Amino acid sequence: MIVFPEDFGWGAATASYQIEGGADTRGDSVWDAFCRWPGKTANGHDGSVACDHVHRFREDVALMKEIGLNCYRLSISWPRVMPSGTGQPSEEGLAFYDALFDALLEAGVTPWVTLFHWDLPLALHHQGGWLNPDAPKWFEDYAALLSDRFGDRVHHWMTFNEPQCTLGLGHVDGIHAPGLKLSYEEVLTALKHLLLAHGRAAKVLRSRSGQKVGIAPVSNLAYPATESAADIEACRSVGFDRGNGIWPQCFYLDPIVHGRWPDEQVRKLFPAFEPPTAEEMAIIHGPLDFIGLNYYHSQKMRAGADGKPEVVELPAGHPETAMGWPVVPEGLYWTVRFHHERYGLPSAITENGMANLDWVQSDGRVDDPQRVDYLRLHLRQLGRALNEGLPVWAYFHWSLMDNFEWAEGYHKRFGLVHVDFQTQKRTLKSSARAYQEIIRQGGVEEV
Ligand code: GCO
Repeated sequence: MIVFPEDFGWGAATASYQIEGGADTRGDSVWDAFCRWPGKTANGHDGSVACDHVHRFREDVALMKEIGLNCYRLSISWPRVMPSGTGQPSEEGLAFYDALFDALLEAGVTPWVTLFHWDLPLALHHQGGWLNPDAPKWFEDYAALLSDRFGDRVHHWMTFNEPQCTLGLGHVDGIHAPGLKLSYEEVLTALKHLLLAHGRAAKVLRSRSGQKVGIAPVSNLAYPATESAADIEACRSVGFDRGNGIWPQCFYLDPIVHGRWPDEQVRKLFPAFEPPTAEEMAIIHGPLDFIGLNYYHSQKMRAGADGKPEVVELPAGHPETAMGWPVVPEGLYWTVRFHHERYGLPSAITENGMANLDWVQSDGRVDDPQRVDYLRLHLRQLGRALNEGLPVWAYFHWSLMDNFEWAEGYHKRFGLVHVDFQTQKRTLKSSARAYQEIIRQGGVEEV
């Protein structure tokens, strides 16, 4: 048995637009507009009802308690608490989160809150969104509202979830909201504003005592094919300094944690781009308490003849999820380790999970043995990291329940809890039962 620390956070994660519904009681976000755009999401699915969590949150908190979670990662819908993104807050929206946080604390579940999980208020998009130089100020005001209202009950915050997706999928590829296809020059401007927004919000949140502030970027790296020194070394910079466009961490964690701007990469991407000034870097570069790692998969690599990383193809038929993502749990350990080596900060696994083809069987059960195995395999790798003394505070399975999977609509099910989107009936899957047992034991069996 791999025993986890006594105070380890056993959690699950969700995001506002993916579960809340209740679109009639908040402002529109870019995702509402994107879903109305014909052909952008599978079958035109949208998050207007989703899991109807705004009306059913008490039931959902009861499920968390039943599973035995002691923490829960959620995101706040900016247009629910500030319908136009700036100015007058919505008392109704704030009251929803008051009730949710109270219910969580009452159930012994610590909330970990993401400020931005992609649902930018549409009104702000119409003013240029992340391209507008006022965006950092908008975000700072939003953070101040949340800190004032909820800082007595919420002590763990993440400013951004996967900013790479907002920028890359949403502003370059056009396959996520807001559906733009911009040049790199424009996207780098949005990146700079987003980093400034992080810096300003982190400062506001940390000004209250006892707050832990992090950020949860995409953290798909590479893992070494063997544990030879050469293979490990070859993988070390993949996903940090090397990678696709604006996806590597050198655009996010390097400026934030080390105050370092990736000049060389930016010059290659767009030579005329104006880098942040020293004053701007002083805002971006600030204390961070932890790094949120969203781990789904990573690439197997080895040292090539010249020592440079070289992809090792997985054999035909290697296990994969319903998203077509390879199941490579080793990468979780290496992601934790490489991030710790580079940044020296504690981490939390803020997302990890898989889509599976689950349905309610004729006997009423939902058995998902693949997810049970996936969970165990990844927790063992996390256990290895913990045993080696790497500081990891918590594990949040993605997701608590089946939900709106962005451009894939409701076709992909990631939940520990099955949701019938017609009746809103929730059914605990066998993975939820397996997780319950792992949490009860405080660890996971070794093989
Ligand atoms: C993410 C997304 C989640 C997805 C999950 C599965 O942070 O990647 O935040 O919202 O639903 O990753 O694709």
